[in-house]
Amino acid sequence: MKTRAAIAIQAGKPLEVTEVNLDGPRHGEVLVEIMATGICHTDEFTRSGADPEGIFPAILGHEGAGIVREIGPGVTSLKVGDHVIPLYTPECRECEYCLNPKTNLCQSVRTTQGQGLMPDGTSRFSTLDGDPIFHYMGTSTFSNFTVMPEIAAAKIRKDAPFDMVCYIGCGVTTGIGAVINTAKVEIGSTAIVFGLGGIGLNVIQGLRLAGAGQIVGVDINPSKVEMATRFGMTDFVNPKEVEGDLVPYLVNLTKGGADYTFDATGNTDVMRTALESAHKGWGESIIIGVAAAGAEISTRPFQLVTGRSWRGTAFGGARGRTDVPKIVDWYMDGKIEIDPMITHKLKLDEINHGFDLMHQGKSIRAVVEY
Ligand code: NAD
Ligand code: AHE
Ligand code: ZN
Repeated sequence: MKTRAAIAIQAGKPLEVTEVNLDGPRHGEVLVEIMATGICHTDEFTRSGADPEGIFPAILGHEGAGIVREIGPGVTSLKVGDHVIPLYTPECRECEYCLNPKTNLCQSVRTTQGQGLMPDGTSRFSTLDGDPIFHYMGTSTFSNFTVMPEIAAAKIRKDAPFDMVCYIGCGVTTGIGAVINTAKVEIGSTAIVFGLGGIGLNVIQGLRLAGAGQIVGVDINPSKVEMATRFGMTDFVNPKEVEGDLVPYLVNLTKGGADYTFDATGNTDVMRTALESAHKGWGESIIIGVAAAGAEISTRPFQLVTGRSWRGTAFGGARGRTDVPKIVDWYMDGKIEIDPMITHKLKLDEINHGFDLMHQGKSIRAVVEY
């Protein structure tokens, strides 16, 4: 079939919206009509050329929601008409990783996914001239129709609005999951969240759900304060307005350091500040942000010797097929909020504007509706 998609032709260039060929689903795969997709900073990270795994031409996008339109041979858990959220972290429920309760990082298709291919080592996308186009994160939601492995689609309830729950495909789950699944924050904890964008705001929302006491937000863009306060931030710090070193300032504000700190910026200097502003003896710092190729983190080992720990999280530690439908229920039952964070709605032709809004710090989530 033919479908419209936004193609990342080359690193650093705007996406090109055009028609592409899409082959039907093969064994264990499903064809999904994407109804809506968010634009996450990780899409920008790859588009910009900062992603060591980035390959071009590719169809980016990993925060979508849609409807199964065709199933390939051997598919048993999904049927035509099911509503789904694509999963860049699939859940096969069989691999060594899925069988280990300590991780959500299903590895059953990770190698081919990182190569921009379906599990059989080929791509379903090609140009109208027949040249292959790579998949991205196994999801490629910047295409109106896309193919993914059955294990990479979470079935969700049919009354959930696509233009909101698409955000559960990455930002919501990553932020709330980092608090609940990874850090396992206790009631009354103190926390600092660095970066109040699409992920950081969901960390704040997760902290409120978990019953954290003090929730400090740190961002260089003060326009994020209103939204962060609405989601539970109790104190705001703009590093540009702090005289001297930020670490002692934050340690003082949290009366000795925070029980939990979260990096949602992808900046390795910020990651160090986050680690060092965690409490001596027990503070945990969770890295969510994705850093550019070649970037490395550093700190004095003494920071760890004296009881702080550094951890990371992907997709909020969530097992997608199991956890995503539950998070959709939380949204539908009013336990979590999404609507105010969807600040812009765009058509596919306007997708590059969505990236501009992100760069300008004007959007939390821009959502493309097909
Ligand atoms: P975003 O652009 O919406 O938000 C980033 C925020 O960080 C902005 O508000 C910006 O002003 C702020 N910021 C930038 N530099 C800062 C600094 N030096 N100090 C304080 N604040 C600063 O991006 P997003 O969609 O929220 O993504 C955030 C990060 O999380 C990205 O690196 C993204 O790739 C990563 N991410 C990781 C996962 C995962 O599973 N680990 C999932 C999704 C996104
Ligand atoms: N390709 C990058 C790493 C990118 C990365 O860490 N991605 C996160 C999800 S970000 C979603 O917005 C992730 O799930 N990581 C685990 C994994 O297996 O990719 C690089 O540095 O090579
Ligand atoms: Zn993302």
